Amino acid sequence: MTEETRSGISRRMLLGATAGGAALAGGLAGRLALGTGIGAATLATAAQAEGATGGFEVAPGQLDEYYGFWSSGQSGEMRILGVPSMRELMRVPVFNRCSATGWGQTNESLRVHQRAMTEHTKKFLAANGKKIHDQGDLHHVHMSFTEGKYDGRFLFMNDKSNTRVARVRCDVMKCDAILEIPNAHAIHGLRPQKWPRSNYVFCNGEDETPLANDGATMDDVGTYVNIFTAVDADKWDVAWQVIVSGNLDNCDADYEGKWAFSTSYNSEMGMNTAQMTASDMDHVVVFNIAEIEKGIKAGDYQTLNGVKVIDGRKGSNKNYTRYIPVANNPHGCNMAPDKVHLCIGGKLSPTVTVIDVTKLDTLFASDVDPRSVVVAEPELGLGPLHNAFDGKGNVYTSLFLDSQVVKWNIDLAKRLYAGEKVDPILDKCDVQYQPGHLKTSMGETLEADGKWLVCLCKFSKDRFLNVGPLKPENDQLIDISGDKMKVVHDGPNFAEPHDAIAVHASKMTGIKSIWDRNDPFWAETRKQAEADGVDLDDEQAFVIRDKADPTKVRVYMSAVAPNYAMESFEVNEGDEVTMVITNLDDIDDLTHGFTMGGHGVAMEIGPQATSSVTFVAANPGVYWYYCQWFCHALHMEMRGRMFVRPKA
Ligand code: RUQ
Ligand code: CUA
Ligand code: CA
Repeated sequence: MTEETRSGISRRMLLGATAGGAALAGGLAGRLALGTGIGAATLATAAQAEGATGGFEVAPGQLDEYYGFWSSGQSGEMRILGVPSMRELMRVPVFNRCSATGWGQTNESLRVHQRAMTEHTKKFLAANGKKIHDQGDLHHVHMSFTEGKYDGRFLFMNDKSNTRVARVRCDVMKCDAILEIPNAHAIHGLRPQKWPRSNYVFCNGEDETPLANDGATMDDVGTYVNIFTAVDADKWDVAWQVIVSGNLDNCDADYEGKWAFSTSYNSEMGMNTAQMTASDMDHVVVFNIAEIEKGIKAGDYQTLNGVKVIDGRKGSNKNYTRYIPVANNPHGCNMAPDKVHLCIGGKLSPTVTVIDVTKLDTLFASDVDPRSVVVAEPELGLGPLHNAFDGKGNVYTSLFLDSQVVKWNIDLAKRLYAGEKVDPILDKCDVQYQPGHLKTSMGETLEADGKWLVCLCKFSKDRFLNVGPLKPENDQLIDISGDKMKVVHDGPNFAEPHDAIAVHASKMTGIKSIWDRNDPFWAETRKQAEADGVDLDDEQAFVIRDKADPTKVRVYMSAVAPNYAMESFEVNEGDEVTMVITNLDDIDDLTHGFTMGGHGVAMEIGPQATSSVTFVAANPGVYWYYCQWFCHALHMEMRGRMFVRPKA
C-alpha cells in the first residue's frame, strides 16, 4: 500500500500544501504526517519476521500477513486485528452504538437496523422510546466462501441477545444489512455455506420457546421448540427454517454443499442445568439441504410470521434431518478441510467425536445405526470445546478445564477407534487460561496453511497489570509451524471475543480507501437530496424547509478540509433538523467528522462519503458544530454555528 491515492494527492502532500502559509500550521502538518508516512511498508511474511525478530513480531512499518476478524462478544462490534502482530487495526460497529462513527444514530445506520425488524420488536421499541436495539452479543464472525475458499466479499455475524444476524461489506468494512430472525430465539452458532458458494448462512436458535410464543403457556414445555434458519446471504432474508428436537448450539457446513450440522446440548429440553445435563447422550443434527429445499418446493411447510418452516423433529420426515447421538452436552462443531471429518467437542466428555460425512448418504438412505458414521472418539483432556485444523490431518482442540491446547492426528485417532494400540495425541500446550475458541490461519477453508493458531482465553488472571475486578481476555498467538506448539504472544482483549478467523491478506484485494460517490449506503439520502434539488456531488450549502411539513429542515453541507461549506445556518426552535454532510475530499485517510455540540450528535464522514443525522433543535441559542476527526492542520478551526431562533 502506498500513500498515493486515486487523485494522486497524498494526505501528507495536502497537509503541506494547504497549510502552506502559516508557520504554525506547517509545524503541525509535519507532526501530523508522522502517522501516515508508511508508504514503503511491505507485507511481513513469516520468514521476514523470523529473520528480524525471532518468530512472530511484525516490525514497525511492516504489514501483517493475515487479517484477523474478531468477534467482540457482548461489546456487539466486529474487530480487525493483524495476525501475527495481534495489533488491533479497526473496530467495526454492528449491533452496538458507536460514539466515534455515529453508528446507531446516523440515518444510514438506522436504515440498516430497521430494514428487517419483527412487529414484536417494533412494538417493544415504541413502548420503550427507542429506535433500535443498540446492544448485541456477537459471538461468531465468518467470511463468505466460493468453492471452499474465502472470497473477500462479506463477513457474517450473529447477535445472540436479540436474535439477529448481520452482514459486513468487506470493500468498505461497514455493516450493510441486519436481519432479525422471526420464530427463532437467541441465534448462537452461525456459518456460511462453503460450496459452491455462500448462498446460505446457517443460524442456530439456542433458546427454546413455544412455537407460537404468544403467552398462552410457560409451563407446558411440550409446546417448546427450537429453530434452525437458513438465511439467503445475497438478499439477507430468511430462506427457510426447520423445527428441530432439542436445542442448537454451534454449527458448521460441509465442503460439498450437501449438509449443515449443529450440536445440541439440550436434547432433554430441560429448563434448568440439572435437567439439561440429565441424559447420557445428546446429539448432532444433520440437515440435508437438498431434501429440505425439495420439501419447501413441494409445499411441505407451515408459514409462521412470513417464513416457511419445515418440521425436522425426530419422528417426522426423516429425509430432512438425522440425529447422531454424541456424549452429553457437546459444544464445538468444526468441519475439517480434508472434506471428510466433522469434529464435535465433547465439553462434559473428555472426547472429540469424529463423524465421517461421506457416510451420511447411507445414513439418510437407510435405517442404519446413526452412530455408524462415527469413525473416531479420542480422549483428549478435560473440557474439549472447539477444534481447529492445519490442513495436514491434525486437529488443535481447546481444553477449557485443563487450560491447554491439544494437538492430535485424525488418522491415528481413527486407528485407535478401530482397535489399534496407537496414541493420537501429538502435543499439549499450556495456555493462560480457560480457552474457548481457537483459530488456525485459513484453517476453516480448503487453504488451511498450518502456520498460526490463535487461542482465545476466557481468563487472563496474572498475565497483565491489574486493572480492577474486570480483567481483559487473553488471545494467545501460538506458532504451529513445527511439531511442537509454542505460545509466542499474549494479546489482551476487551469483553469478550468468542471467535475469530485469520484470512490471508491476498484475499482482501477489494478493500477501498475512498468511497464511491454512488455507494448504495446513502442511496435513500441521495434520493431525498434529488427531491430537494441538491446535487450531492457538487459543493452544497443549503437549508431546505420541507414543503409538506415546515417543521422539518434539511441542511446540506459539503466539507473540504479545513472547511464546511457553511460557517453558520439558522433553524427555528422545535424544528426537526436533518444534517446531510458530504466529504468532497478525494484523499486517502482524510475522514471528516460532524459533531453538533450539546446535542449528543456525532458522525464519521469518510472521503467521498455522505452521512446524515436527525435531531430536534429543542433549545434556542447558538451552538457550534465541529469536525471531530483530525483532518488538517486547521482541523480545530473546522467549525461553524447553528442558530436556533426562539419561538415567536
Ligand atoms: S460458542 S458461548 Cu462460539 Cu464456544 Cu458462543
Ligand atoms: Cu475535518 Cu477535522
Ligand atoms: Ca444435555
